[in-house]
Amino acid sequence: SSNPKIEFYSRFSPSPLSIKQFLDFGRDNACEKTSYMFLRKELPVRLANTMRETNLLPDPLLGMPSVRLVQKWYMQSFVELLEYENRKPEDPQALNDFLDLLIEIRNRHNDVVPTMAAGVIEYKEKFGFDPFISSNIQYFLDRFYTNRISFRMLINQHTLLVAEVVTDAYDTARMLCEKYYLAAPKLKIEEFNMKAPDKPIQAVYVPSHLFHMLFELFKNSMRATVELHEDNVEGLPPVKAKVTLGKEDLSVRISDRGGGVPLRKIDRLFNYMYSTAPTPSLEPGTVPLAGFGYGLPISRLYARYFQGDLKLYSMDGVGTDAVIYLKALSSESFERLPVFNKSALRHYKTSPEADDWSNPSREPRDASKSNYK
Ligand code: W6P
Repeated sequence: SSNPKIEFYSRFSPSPLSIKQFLDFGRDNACEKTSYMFLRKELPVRLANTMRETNLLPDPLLGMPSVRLVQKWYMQSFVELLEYENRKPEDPQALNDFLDLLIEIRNRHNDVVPTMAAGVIEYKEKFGFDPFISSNIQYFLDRFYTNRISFRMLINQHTLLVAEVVTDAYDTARMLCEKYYLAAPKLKIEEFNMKAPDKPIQAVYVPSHLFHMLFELFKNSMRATVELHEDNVEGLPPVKAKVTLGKEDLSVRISDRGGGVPLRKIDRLFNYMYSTAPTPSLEPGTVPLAGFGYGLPISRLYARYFQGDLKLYSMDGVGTDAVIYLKALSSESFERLPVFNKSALRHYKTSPEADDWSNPSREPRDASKSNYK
């Protein structure tokens, strides 16, 4: 490599992080400077190490257009990271730009695996299978992909892209839905970032929790949509997702046109006892997509666990909006934990209050009869 910077950075060994360091990494804003200082050195080090090794591949492989394309991505990302060598962590603009760059780099490298695979296929077609080359490639790709996993892990710890989790959860639910119903509604996703209108919405949050909640909501929306439009699965109304970031809340709304749920029945969807009741409509041998488990009540607990909430707004006959509310500021999303105290004790000792509102009646009151309590 003719680039002296690659030479320079490849002389450093990558710094391995413990899982604890990963968890602490970029978790709150107070640490963002530290993360920035670490990443602006560590990312070029990891890139340069792998770039030097790539150059040792057999020449015919290095000449493949696909391998050259991958090398070009690595070079561009490396050069762009170097722009931060001298930008002070006290400059909030630098921290912001750096985050944007990380997202750009992650996207640029999305297709590294299939592109490298295309190179290997091309090589095999041209030169046939050679055991020496094969073991060389095996050795290289194991190390190359391990480097890539680690590189993306570092970036991902820093930025969770909400819309990306939404599409992941949708895709997973869609596959299930297509398996059971041979059709699934499309997704229309929209974002509104009040804080930075042209930027994707990022969050400091547990990705698996967000995925779990979204997956549950998508399954419910898809089931309602497909079952309402069974006779016309070609024209299924799409499920819409809107991701918004305000000053206080980060909200995700999932909207379906699945016919809705009457208000009277909404609370049941979150009721553990109700959700486990045997359902007469459940035919033997059919596995429902959603709606017969603890999915919704537990999803709501995930939302509340970090001071958010999950709510359903339905219009009977039309459709349902489900909204996940998360705290926009990581400083406000601390754990919400059950505490055993007098107030908790009271919940077990007291029976539900007697109703102090009248009962409905269809007939006007018969004045000849007593209405004595
Ligand atoms: C429905 C019922 C439901 C529950 C949860 C989320 C969405 C939906 N749509 O019809």
